[in-house]
Amino acid sequence: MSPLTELPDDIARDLREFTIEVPSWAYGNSGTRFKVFGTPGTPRDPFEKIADAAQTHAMTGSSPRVSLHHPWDRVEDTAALRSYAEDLGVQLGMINSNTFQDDEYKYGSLTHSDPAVRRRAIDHHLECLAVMREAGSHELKIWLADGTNYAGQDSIRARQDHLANSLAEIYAGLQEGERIVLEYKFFEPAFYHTDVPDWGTSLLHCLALGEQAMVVLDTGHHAPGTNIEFIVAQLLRQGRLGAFDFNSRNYADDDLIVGAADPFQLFRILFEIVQQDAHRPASGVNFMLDQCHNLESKIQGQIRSVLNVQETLAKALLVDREALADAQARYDVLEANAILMDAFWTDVRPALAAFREEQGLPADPFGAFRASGYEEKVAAERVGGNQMGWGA
Ligand code: AOS
Ligand code: ZN
Ligand code: ZN
Repeated sequence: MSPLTELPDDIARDLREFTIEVPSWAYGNSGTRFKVFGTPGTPRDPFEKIADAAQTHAMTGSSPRVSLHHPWDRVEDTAALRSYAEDLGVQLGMINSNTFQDDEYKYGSLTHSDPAVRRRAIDHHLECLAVMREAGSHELKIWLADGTNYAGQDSIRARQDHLANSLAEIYAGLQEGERIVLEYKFFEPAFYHTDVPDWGTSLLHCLALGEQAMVVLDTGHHAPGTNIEFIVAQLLRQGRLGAFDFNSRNYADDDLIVGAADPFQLFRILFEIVQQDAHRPASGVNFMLDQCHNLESKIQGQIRSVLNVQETLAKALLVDREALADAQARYDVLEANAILMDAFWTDVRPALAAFREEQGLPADPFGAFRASGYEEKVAAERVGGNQMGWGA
């Protein structure tokens, strides 16, 4: 099949409107429990993280928001961080809460049996809402490390009740136009049970809370073999898919570059998205990355990720849906499958290069960034101080 050299107008319009939010923590050092490697030029404060994230947007034109983590990205003056970001052409995005690094949370946070610990965790989330407003954002993301390691360690049922009550208090702190998004994860750091292990649990809590609570789907948070695109279709059907944490994995929550391990899975997910028009900004789904770059250059890793999502979205939009509907109506299983595969195998890179040039962006954002000298420049400038990383 010959490569596509020009995007059809409707696809070009959709891609111009489509944005991907990048996580501040992707620009800091990260690693495994064995070792975190430092890289020259790694940001030493949230301002430098924003500057690096702005590079990703400058090259791709598609990643205009940066998710922040509280308290890792706490600064004295969030308004100053916000205007610094805006001067560089990006906005502050979702605020991510953190109840997984303090000793008090050893046995849980919003689910803890001790009301004093729950109070502390709820207050942290209310503080996050204040930071969110200062940042000019309207979304708070909750991912909980809560769970147990051994059967019998605590009451699963009581913890669900505590969770529901704690979430209700946080939800009551929302103003109009704001929302919380609740992320699920089936294991890690807890290994026997997790308090929000799956989309069903997240959805049940969101439904009980109200319309301003939505589910976050992190692509790395499922058991191997899970049909993630089914979950996407179901949550969209319920109007409750709030956000994605895109990444890819081979084994567990690997947080590798999205589309690296299984590009076809990303395509299948994005095809469910486009079938329900959820790629359009009006759908309110926040397409975020949640990744760590342990070995590779962080900014390059982020640029590659944004391009992977953009290219795969273009392929999903290329599916001949009329022909597909026709094949499905005739129960022609293999033709229906072939229609999807044709779009998946189409090389859209030349068309996307032309699309970028039309917008005054580099045809090859990855190559342009490598040639820009930015990494060498910051490596020379950012001397002294402590490099930021996962957890600080
Ligand atoms: C943890 O496994 C989750 O993926 C979180 O979404 C995320 O990595 C964390 O909230 C970053 O603070
Ligand atoms: Zn995540
Ligand atoms: Zn994760």
